[in-house]
Amino acid sequence: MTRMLIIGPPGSGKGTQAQRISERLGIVAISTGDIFRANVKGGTALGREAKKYMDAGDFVPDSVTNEMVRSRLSEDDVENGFLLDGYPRTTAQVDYLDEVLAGGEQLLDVVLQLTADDDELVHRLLGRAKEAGRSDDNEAVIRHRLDLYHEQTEAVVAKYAERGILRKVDGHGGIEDVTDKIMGDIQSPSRVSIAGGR
Ligand code: B4P
Repeated sequence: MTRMLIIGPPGSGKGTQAQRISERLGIVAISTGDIFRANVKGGTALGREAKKYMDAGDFVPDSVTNEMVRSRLSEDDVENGFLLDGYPRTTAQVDYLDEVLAGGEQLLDVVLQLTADDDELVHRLLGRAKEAGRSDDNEAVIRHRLDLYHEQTEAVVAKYAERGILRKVDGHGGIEDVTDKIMGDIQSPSRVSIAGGR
């Protein structure tokens, strides 16, 4: 059983690695970005609300995002563990997630931070823009998303570092290499002893 988060700036490989790691660990990956995009595609009220913020590279308001995550974490498939991708992104979301998990008497085992420098991130996301055409992958919006990461999500990383459950992995290199680094890190004895000691 593993309950974990993956955090990193846009383009660091969060979504890419979340899929791979969750498959290897046999747990469900929950991406707030994917849930929003599915709602946008489906034309739901939530999707229409989220799209306004996503297209501008802003965070969708906590009033929308938090409730959506609470509901998703109440589904049966999280019983064997989960990997949250892209949530929490603000310290208010950390507090909310703490409450949700405490309600189910659960604790996070590990928080994985993927790092990469801003130029590499912009390069990757502009590459994705050409291939996938995501509406938030243009240079001005990408730079704004990066600024928000530095301004708001780095404080989230600091909170988990204080709790002693943060693992930092360099996201540079090939996708397979990064997966191997992550798996080596989260299965290392130091990680197990910290998770086991909580
Ligand atoms: P996300 O879907 O989380 O989008 P993202 O930050 O760009 O990350 P993503 O997972 O898609 O990309 P990845 O780094 O894997 O969020 C989108 C929007 O939703 C946000 O801007 C916000 O509006 C909203 N939102 C989501 N969660 C929210 C929350 N909690 N609160 C409020 N709002 C929220 O990959 C990027 C690219 O790099 C890919 O093309 C991939 O192929 C490539 N890549 C990955 N690894 C690579 C490697 N090792 N080498 C080369 N390329 C690589």
